[in-house]
Amino acid sequence: MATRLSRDNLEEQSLVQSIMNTAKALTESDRCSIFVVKGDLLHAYFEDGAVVTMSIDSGIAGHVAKTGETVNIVDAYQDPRFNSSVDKATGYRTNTILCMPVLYEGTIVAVAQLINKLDRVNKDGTRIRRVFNKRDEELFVTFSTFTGVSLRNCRINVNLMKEKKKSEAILDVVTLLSNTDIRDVNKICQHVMLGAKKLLSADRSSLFLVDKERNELYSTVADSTGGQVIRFASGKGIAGVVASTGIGENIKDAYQDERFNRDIDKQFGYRTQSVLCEPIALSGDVLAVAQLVNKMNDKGQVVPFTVDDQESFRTFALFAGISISNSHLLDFAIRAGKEAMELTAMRERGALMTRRDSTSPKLLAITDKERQSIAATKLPDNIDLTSKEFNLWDLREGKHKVEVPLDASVKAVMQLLLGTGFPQKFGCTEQILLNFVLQCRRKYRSVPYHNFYHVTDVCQTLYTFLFEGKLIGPVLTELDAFVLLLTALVHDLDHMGVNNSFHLKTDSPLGILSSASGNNSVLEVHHCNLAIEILTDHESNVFVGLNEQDRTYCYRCLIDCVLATDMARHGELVNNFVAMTKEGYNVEDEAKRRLVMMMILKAGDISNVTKPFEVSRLWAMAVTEEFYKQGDMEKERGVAVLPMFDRAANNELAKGQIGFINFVAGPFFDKLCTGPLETLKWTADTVSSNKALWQGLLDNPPAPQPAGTAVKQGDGK
Ligand code: LLI
Ligand code: ZN
Repeated sequence: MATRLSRDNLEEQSLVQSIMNTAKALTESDRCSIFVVKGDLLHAYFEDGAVVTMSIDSGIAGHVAKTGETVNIVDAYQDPRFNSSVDKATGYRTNTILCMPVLYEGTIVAVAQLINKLDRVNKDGTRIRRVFNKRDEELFVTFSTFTGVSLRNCRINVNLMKEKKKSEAILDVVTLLSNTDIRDVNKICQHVMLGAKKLLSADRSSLFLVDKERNELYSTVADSTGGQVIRFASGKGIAGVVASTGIGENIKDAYQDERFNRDIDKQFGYRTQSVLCEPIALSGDVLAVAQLVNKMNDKGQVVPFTVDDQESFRTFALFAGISISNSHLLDFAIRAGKEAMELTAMRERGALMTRRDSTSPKLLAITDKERQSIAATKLPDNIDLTSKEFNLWDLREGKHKVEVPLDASVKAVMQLLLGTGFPQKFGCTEQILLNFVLQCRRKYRSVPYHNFYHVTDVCQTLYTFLFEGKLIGPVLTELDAFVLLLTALVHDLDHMGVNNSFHLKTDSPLGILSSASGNNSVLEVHHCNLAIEILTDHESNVFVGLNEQDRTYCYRCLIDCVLATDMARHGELVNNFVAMTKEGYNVEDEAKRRLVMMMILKAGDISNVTKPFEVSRLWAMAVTEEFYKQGDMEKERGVAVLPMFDRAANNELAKGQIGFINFVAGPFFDKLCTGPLETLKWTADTVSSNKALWQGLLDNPPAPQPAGTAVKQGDGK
């Protein structure tokens, strides 16, 4: 099973990749896989980046991991230990295999499997097949001493390599390396370069690191520079060229080469002649350039470097590469750690804005004065907020001598909600509840219908549905009921008195946003956004007292329900509800409860026709006025006006309401009062009795009323 890389083993992955590349180059093989030993398991790393976990009891790698033996196979298909299934799956042909353990302090930390020794290609293009030989094995042992250390250090993020390591390496450098702190890149490079210098009898050696940011090369371990740091532009001089091309150079006489930079010779009073220069790269990225200068023969003469020298030098370059890439990874990890700590420190000091900040800059806090005004408001005592006969217009029209109807409306909402006991139960203080209601009220406009009274009405209506309908328990939970009552208050936030169609056809900013974002519920999305804004301020977050899971549940309910009030989705939702009742209701089923909640909010939203006729008639007048105002604006803007919105069409209110009942409200309430919501039967009954009353008015028009007695139309606030 291939696993995705976690951040933790990223370092190891990268190291393993460089080990694979090095091992392949050293032994001239076509492929390499590394199996890192983790207890009874092997984590197999392949060149394509795949990581596979397997048992230590399987395959040649497992055998090597357990025994520590080197396995050198000349013909894989002749060896019983070889498993050809991978070849079969990939279409690759395995011939030769060299499988060797990677040791650290005597324990096997990994297994390297090298596949297919590359053919030797002669000058004339002919190929000679080769098998892995003793030299490959020795080379690998040398290399693996270093690899084992790297892997070990990488895995446990170790501080210091303390123990002296004896290596029967052919390259005495390795002994030095294994005693060196893996993080001391300078030391390692120094050892590597010194070893190379000695082995190839060069006079001088230098290592240039690539400074990517400044596009320069610089040397810290060049000998004979007296510790002085040399810096020059990438692309300049032989090392600079090698850094930019990534291709090594073997130059017999530097002064015959126009790329050679004589300035450094001048600076140090030296005469460069033969130069061997190799890039140190990690996955194509040149990290550094290693350079040997002036190969000396026994007689102290400068001679050119040979092709064999170049080959050996490449090995050294690879060692240096691993150590540099290691140190880069370490730097990266250290920097990332530092940054994370700084960020935490800043947060603690409060220098950064966090979600937990006490005040949201978006909302103006509700003042004591506003709260006191509500506290000072007294509702008339002959009204019953909990009754389905309650008439909000009584409060609005000052029939009961209410001084500030909008304050009375807030007071009514507060009394209703506190009367349920839900705020107390769900950790919402009276102050937070009041802040919430007042924040909502601030966001309603003074339009004829979709104002704060409408949502107060929906809230009060839902209360009667929930309690008269005895829905809490058998149909909905207390939390559902609490959310519904609060959702009623936000469901039309910032309604501008015009419908979605108006926004879309007039290209209002909200309309454009909706079209661009692909949700045509223009207003409903806007209402949700504003609701979230109110709830984001913890002074008005009625859900603060809930645990995270319940809070998320409430947000989801609220948003689903508000979005469900778009009448464009009416048919869809009613159909879903009907289908659900046929299937059978289950209060434990969250999806079913949600559908019921959406239907209940929708019912509240079109509940005007379920009210005592006189109340119903007042809402109908208000909605008519709002529709007409929209029609006026549509005419002004030269967009289409539907007859229902056209003041000049002389629509009769009775006809409008009968039409609305026949086509929308009647069928809706009939279907609503089925299944789990049978207890809401009175709503459907009142709708049909109201329809009959409207029909009666059509059949026997009353005598015209004397002027001045007509009921004023709602003016919002
Ligand atoms: C009423 C009414 O009477 C609202 C509004 C909405 C219901 C819910 C926003 C959300 C549409 C209007 C319903 C287009 C679909 C079919 C027609 C209609 C008859 C309409 C209360 C509404 C609310 O009477 C109390 C709503 N209608 N719709 O999307 N009319 C219109 C009149 C003007 N006069 O009697
Ligand atoms: Zn509404």
